[in-house]
Amino acid sequence: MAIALVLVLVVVGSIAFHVLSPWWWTPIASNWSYIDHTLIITFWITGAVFAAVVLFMAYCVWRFRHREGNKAHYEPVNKRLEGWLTVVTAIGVAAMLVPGLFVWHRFITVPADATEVEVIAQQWQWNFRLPGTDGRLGTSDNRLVSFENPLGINPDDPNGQDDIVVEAADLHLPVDKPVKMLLRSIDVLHDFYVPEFRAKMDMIPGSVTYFWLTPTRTGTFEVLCAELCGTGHNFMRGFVMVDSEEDYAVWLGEQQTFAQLTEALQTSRADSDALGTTTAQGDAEN
Ligand SMILES: [Cu+2]
Repeated sequence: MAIALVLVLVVVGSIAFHVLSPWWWTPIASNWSYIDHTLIITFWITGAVFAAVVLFMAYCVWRFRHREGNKAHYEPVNKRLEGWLTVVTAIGVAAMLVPGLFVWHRFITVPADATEVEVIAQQWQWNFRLPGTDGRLGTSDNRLVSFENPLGINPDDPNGQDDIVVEAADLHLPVDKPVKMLLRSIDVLHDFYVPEFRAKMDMIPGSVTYFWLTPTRTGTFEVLCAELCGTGHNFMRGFVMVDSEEDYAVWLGEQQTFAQLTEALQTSRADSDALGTTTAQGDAEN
């Protein structure tokens, strides 16, 4: 009897916790409310099944409790019961999966007017690349990664020279403009995740994955890596700032292109090499 009561309390407690809990998703900042809807459908179905199963169990514990002289009735097969349980389960599982398929289709069908932004993950920081004035990203290859070219951009591709490189700094996006996020990793598996965007995707070295979104409100949102990627995984954080059109233009104007960055890095290397030679000579004289 006590066990039946505990089972009922588990159901009542779970529902009360769900309704009264102060923890819920962070307010959404993208067009992906569909993702929330599919999660809510899953919550309802799994919640209803959980409550039904546990309450049924409580009923059975109470109804068929031990009583002197009572004998259990053995019924190994019940075709009718199995039949309708199979149908109900199939409908429940389909109801959870089907909305996801529709949302997935939207998630990977990029609108024609979306601009491209590349996210390059590495242990343990976020880098970004935006197409320059030509609107096109140059090609890239992880084999080209070097001191002068930390993101492996192809220096021989003219499309890449004006690409804007944002290394280990914040990404800015204009509000209400669709954007295709191209996801690349230069070392291990990572996963680009901005909780407010309700979108994330694994990043796989050697291939480019993608999804798209339209940021729907301005603000500062944290980027998390959602794939355990080594000892610094929990420090792998960044920020995406969703700006008004004017603020975005100001930020964009302050960024460096790939050509400028290469020149700066080459100069700094030449300087340090020259310094190295002087020090070596100095050492030899002493
Ligand atoms: Cu990571």
